[in-house]
Amino acid sequence: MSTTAFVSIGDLKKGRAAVSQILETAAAGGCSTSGGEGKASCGSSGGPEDMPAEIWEKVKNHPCYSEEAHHHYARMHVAVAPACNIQCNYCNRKYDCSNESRPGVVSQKLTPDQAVKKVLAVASEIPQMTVLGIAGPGDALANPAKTFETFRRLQEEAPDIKLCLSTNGLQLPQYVDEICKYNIDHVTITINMVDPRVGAQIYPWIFWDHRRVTGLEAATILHEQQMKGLEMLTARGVLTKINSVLIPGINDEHLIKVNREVKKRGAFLHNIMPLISEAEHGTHFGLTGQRGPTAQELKEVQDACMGGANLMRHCRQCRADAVGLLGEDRSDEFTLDKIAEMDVVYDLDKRRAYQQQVEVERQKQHAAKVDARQAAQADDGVEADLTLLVAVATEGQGKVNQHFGHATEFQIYELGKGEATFVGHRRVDLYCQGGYGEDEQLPSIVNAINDCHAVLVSKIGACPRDELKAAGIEPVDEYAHEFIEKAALSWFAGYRARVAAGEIAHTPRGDASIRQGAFTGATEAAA
Ligand code: CLF
Ligand code: SF4
Repeated sequence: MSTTAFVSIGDLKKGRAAVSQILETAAAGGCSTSGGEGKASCGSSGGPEDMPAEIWEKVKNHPCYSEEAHHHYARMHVAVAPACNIQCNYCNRKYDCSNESRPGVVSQKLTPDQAVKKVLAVASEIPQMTVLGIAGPGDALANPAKTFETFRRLQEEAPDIKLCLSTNGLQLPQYVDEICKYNIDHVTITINMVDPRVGAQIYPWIFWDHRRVTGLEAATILHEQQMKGLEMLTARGVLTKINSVLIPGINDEHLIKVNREVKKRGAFLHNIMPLISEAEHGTHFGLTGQRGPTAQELKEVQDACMGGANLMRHCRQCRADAVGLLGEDRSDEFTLDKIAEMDVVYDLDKRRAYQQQVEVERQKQHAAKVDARQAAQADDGVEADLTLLVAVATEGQGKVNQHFGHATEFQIYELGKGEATFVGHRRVDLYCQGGYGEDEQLPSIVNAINDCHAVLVSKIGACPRDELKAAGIEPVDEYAHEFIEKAALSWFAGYRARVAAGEIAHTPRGDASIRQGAFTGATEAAA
């Protein structure tokens, strides 16, 4: 075994000793500029104290690279890259790229000129939009002219916006110079395997050197290009995030090895996402019945990777034309027709002033988190390693500030003694439909958070309250508008006190399902 403590999912299930061994090893590591040798807290969930100042500058307001930032800052994508140079078995070209976006809705494809106009329009309307990404709907680097023309112009016309690029990596080595030339500080590479035999089950073909290459040869070329591209970016100081699609039975345990290999090559973050696979998407996996993982399967693989490359767990598998906070989609407000009628004023000073206010809010959330963690350290007579999950309804600012009936997703936090850690989200159908509760939705909502002991909301009606209780999930509305970590740890302290007093027995919950399919803009319906 290597000096870095990696364990299989089986080992992880055997007991907590292995987990603490991993954490001890990770904590001893120290944080490098690449993030590759970081502390367990470095990266997605890290703060300024966990990383060098120049890295913090790059991640502090990037909603994907910082979990904390994603409560406050928004990103947008422009769909200027329609073509692709490989075939993934989870992708149907009629739909958006599965690397960075959910299948199901065709994007409005843009020219670089239209894309720049859209970015300036969004920047003037949403001042907390800090990142522009090109993530398809094909592959950004299979469309280099449009991709780099868009970045070139934005670097000049919107200098405060961070530039972000997502690719399958096949053409990455040849474009590293250009990536650096336009100050593209964040690059995502989708790496689903580091063994071409696994790759051959995911990629039927690639287009390489003017011909279509298939099978093991295709997977070998793709793997070599991905590793080379990652190493080159690390050497040039570009922050890299690795996206991996978890495909049960094909690369689930293998992703632990992927995590180790990308860490070795300096990846800053590793984002393990569930396969989205439905027959109606017309993908090879959808048509052959390949299923996606359950919530527990996804978490087990992510947990087994702890101690390796830092994990991102707040990915929303966005569309290639997404606009807004992660988990919300405001792209409908910025169609080409609507932009043409807008009075676009890109005011850098105004944006900076607004972002300073956002930063004050974010620091308040950070301080509340630190205080709540310290307050929850005292010995309360309950086993120190009692952990559980809670679901939280939030519409941003890091607060419990959403009505149960208005939630289109719940954020999932793992609570342990003195720790409240974001571990994922669950998409749900909207319960409240135009002023009345849609009781048919309740079973699917319960199913989505079935592994949680409680759900924290700003408000909840009598009917869903009773149904949740019947399913063993405690509805909690006492902490409305408080910061999430503080609210969750306060509730958890009460839960532990009830366990200590013998009022309740702590019992583990079951599994939950990850909902498939595209976001349908239901937030507007809730407003
Ligand atoms: Fe877009 Fe990707 Fe940049 Fe983020 S998304 S190009 S790194 S700005 Fe973020 Fe969306 Fe997940 Fe991507 S939540 S799919 S990880
Ligand atoms: Fe589809 Fe993206 Fe794979 Fe290309 S890289 S086949 S667009 S998922």
